Amino acid sequence: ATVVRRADYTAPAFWIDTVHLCFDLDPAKTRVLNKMTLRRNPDVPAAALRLDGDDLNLARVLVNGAGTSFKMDSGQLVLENLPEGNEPFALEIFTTCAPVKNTKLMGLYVSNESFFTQCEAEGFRRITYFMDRPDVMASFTVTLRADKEKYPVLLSNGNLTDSGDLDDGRHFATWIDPHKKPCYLFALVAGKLVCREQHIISRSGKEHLLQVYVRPGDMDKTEHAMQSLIKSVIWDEARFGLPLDLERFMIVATSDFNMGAMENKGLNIFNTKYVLANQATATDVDFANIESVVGHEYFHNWTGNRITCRDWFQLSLKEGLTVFRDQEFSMDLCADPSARAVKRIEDVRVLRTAQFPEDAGPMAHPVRPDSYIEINNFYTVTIYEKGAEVVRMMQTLVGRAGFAKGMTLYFARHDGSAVTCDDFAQAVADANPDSALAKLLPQFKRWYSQAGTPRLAATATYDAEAHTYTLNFAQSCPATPGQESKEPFVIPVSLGLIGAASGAALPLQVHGQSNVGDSHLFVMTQASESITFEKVLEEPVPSILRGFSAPVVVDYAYTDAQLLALLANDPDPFNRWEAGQRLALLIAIKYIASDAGGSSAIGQNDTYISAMRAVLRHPTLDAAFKELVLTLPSETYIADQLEVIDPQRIHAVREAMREQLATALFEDWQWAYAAHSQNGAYQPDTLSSGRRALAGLALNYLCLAARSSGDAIWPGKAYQRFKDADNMTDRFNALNALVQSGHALATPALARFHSLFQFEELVLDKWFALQAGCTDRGGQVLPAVRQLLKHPNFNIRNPNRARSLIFSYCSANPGAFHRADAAGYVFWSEHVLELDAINPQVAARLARALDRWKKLAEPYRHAAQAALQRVAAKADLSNDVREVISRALA
Ligand code: B3K
Ligand code: ZN
Repeated sequence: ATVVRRADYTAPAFWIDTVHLCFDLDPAKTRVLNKMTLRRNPDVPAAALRLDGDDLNLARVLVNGAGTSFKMDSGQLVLENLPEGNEPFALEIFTTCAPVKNTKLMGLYVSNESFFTQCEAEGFRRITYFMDRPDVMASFTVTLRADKEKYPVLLSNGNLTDSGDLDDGRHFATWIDPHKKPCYLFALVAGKLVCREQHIISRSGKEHLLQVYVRPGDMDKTEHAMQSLIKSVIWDEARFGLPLDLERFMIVATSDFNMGAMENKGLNIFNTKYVLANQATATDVDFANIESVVGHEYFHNWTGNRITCRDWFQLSLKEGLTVFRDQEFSMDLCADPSARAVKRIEDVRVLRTAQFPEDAGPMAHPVRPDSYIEINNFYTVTIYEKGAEVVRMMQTLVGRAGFAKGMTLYFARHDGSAVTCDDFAQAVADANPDSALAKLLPQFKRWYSQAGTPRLAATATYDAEAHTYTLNFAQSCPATPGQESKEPFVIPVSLGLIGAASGAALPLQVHGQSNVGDSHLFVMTQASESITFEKVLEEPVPSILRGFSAPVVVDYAYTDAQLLALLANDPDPFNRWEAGQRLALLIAIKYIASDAGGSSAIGQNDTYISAMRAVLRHPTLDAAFKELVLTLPSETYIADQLEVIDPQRIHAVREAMREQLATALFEDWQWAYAAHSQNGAYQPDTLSSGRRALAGLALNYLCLAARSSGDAIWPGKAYQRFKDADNMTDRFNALNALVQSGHALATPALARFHSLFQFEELVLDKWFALQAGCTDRGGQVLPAVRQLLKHPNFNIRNPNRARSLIFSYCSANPGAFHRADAAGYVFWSEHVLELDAINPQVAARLARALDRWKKLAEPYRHAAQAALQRVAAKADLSNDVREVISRALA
């Protein structure tokens, strides 16, 4: 395996101007004729033409119509005797490949008897020999030929320019993409599909055809995706002035897909999970995810496709920016500020439970990495979610209007080209020359180059006589692989002060500044710095990092009383929620540390309980927000706060806290369930979703409380709800309450759920995931998972199904996975190896379940190490898994 380094980038020796691909589609042997026109890049020294290829059978190479000499060098086709001079020349390459054998799902593959492609990052080389790099942009013409009966629908990028019948029951279609593109955005689809379509007129008066293609039988689940697409088109035009630049925009769903979706120009290919939804089969969360993924892929049309990445180290240029855009899209669709805050909290929760641990582990890498072995391993929460936070900080520093100006300048400068993260940051800064971003740009860009999560330590002093309040901040960032010491970051810290006694939001008067508000943006640039507020008439509680204004950890020694004041009064909903999480964390950490001989008994925690009651019963807070506050920090997030992780101890303490919340608030939960469980006709809007989420949480706690009291009423009610619900959210929440509380009714409910939905793949995924993610009580989960591997509906080759069973157990159920007898790790190593032989990308994701093994307490640590070593000992591991495992063991 070779290491690819960002510093080694060189411009391509040739440009490919046009490509005409002609496919004779056949599952066992597809023939691909690739006719290109190329020319030398006059700006770089002459060199041989090197074309990437992988798993192809090469039949013929012609230059300007004549045979030519070539050689093969580490998979590449190398042509040395090409015409001299800068004139364009024709290159024709004929290859075949075997889509039906393609279990990696990269390149051209077959799923449910249809053909699909996935090319990003380096899958196009599995279709034909090409310069498979994003800075080579060509005009594509594609002709598809296939059996008409088996493959009535033939799609590729751009516009359909010709189609018709051929001999032998075959037919053809020709597509021309009017936009130049890198080959990773190429796509084709062929199969028996049906589509929902809609014509829209965009602002400029242009007409566009929108289509959502699915398998026959799934048409009744396409309405929401279509609506989401229409909303996306409208939003990008309104917020950033970016119109749809295509006559035709297609979305196609497939059930075999390595990730969520792919933004191929004009022909997005989606995992069915992010397209198909109706109220009977999809939950509120599914509906929301579909909206944001449809938005995300659509927004890539400008941020990714019109302007693409120069090289894969710049991946966050398109991914961080596009995640930021889809987050803003979802927030802008919210009816009220409270729903916006809920979305922000959910996004931050993902960042902190997934990205912070990544930043602290063996796979830590900067938002713009310096090297990789397998690029597919770098489609990470750091590139995506931390990348989005970096873009968000830019917006914070230049303001919302300033950021829109920055986007406009970015497109004015770079439309149609392949650029770098530097180009983006420069455009935003240049569009806002007087902003803090422009003044601090080189330092700000450390967010792109330095890995690790910065810590912001804060202390405060209040001078009651002078009425001044000083906050002192010190920033630091832990070492990460290859980066021992870090330079200070630019950290925008949004601040407020709450009167400790009055609970009032205090006016903020900063020395020498005239404007007084109740929120202040403090832009920290030094290793340590302080800020003093004047005319502070009462002792305040600091509200630090409002709205999570930077991706950092705030260390401030809050007392319980201070946190209670913030939880009750902070006008910033994010910090209000955060105060509740901190209160819970303080309790969890206290009991985890005071291991009373392994007992999970915990104390009374009366203040915490009454604070939670006050939130639950609060007259004006909305249900979605309450649900977030009343949900304890996850085991993963708790683990991330600790030096040494004892997963069983964390699990036991968190479960004890859950039981305490369940029993101590029993009457409140009854009230909450009654008050939120009737919601009228189903609509997946934020308001009623929030009510269903809170009712679901209430039912969960009520069944948990019933478990300790032996009461049968609530499990009975949950079972009834499970049977009667008219939507998947309520039905699944009821099933979940029975399964997680380990009640006997869980067994018949699971059986009934299976028989009701045995023909609904996505619902079966939920059925597998629920059992694999179930609370472990005495080690029953692993044997159940092993049993489910033999279930007729299980199929390890389908990534969704593999994720629903294997990943739900290994990556999302720490209490069941980390077993003292090491059996969870044995299971993990078996399946990393089994999956690696089928689909290395999926295997490498699973491999990451043991990233943090060095922090584990014994006996887990040694057992995890042994499992990693067993995987490492396999001689023919993929680069994907090899890279993850070697970094973990390093
Ligand atoms: N750009 C794709 C991800 C491709 C992953 C390749 N391993 C989807 C997205 O981020 O929108
Ligand atoms: Zn993306």
